[in-house]
Amino acid sequence: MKVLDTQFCNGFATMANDSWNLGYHERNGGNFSYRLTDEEVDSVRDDLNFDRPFAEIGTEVPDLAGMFFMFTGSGKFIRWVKEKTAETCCIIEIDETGTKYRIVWGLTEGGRPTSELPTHLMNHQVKMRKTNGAHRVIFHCHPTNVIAMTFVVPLTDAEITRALWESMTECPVIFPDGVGVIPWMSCGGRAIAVETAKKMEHYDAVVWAHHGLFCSADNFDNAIGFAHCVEKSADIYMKVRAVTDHKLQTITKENFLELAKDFGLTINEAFLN
Ligand code: 2HA
Ligand code: ZN
Repeated sequence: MKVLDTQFCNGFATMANDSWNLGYHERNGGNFSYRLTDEEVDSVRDDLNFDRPFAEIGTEVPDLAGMFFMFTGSGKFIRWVKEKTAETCCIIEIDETGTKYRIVWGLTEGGRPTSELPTHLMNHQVKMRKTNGAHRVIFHCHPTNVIAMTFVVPLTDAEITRALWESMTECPVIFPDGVGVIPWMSCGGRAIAVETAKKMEHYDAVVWAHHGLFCSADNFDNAIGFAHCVEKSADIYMKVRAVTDHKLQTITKENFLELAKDFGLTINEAFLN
């Protein structure tokens, strides 16, 4: 089977297109990755090419040795992923040591996977373990209001989470654990990957101050849906902040506890105080 004819490739490209249309990807901003199932790898094996050399990942992900991932390419515009998937994306194979990768499909006009390769792979390693393999998608975007929030809300997991939870009732239902935040760091390397992966031990989303958002999910719909929900809540938060720094009323601690009870959620109560 051709990669371009598979459901996973189409799902990946549709997610990219939807995210582009939501305005989360100026120029080449943002990047995505998907961990293929063994069945998916077998189904496209004839369409893969194993001649390219291995290159350094820039970090180590031993639990991912031998696995295959679909990635957006470095410098590629998300705007073109749907129409030019083979030119803008690739499938990579991780070597037996978990320190190198090689491109086995795609990037037909040259290139390499996203500069955030270390963060994506370290996140995959954590989430695969934490979810018993359920999570397969790591999604990174540059949504306006999430970024704006990081200039006016203290950069702690509790403050960012509480601001998001309070801005839209369904937020604690969608992310009862909350979200993590890391302070501004230079991107594209191992250091930010290590800090992000530490947060992914506790949360399914991590805000990068003044930069953007990383989400982890089991499928494409939930990955973009999660980012959409966080960004919409941030939009409401920023609109309220733009007119006043004093809320007349809000969703209270008691309200959150009632919601948790009604929806059978284990809400992160540390963030309610
Ligand atoms: O430009 O989003 O974080 C791609 C990025 C880097
Ligand atoms: Zn980015």
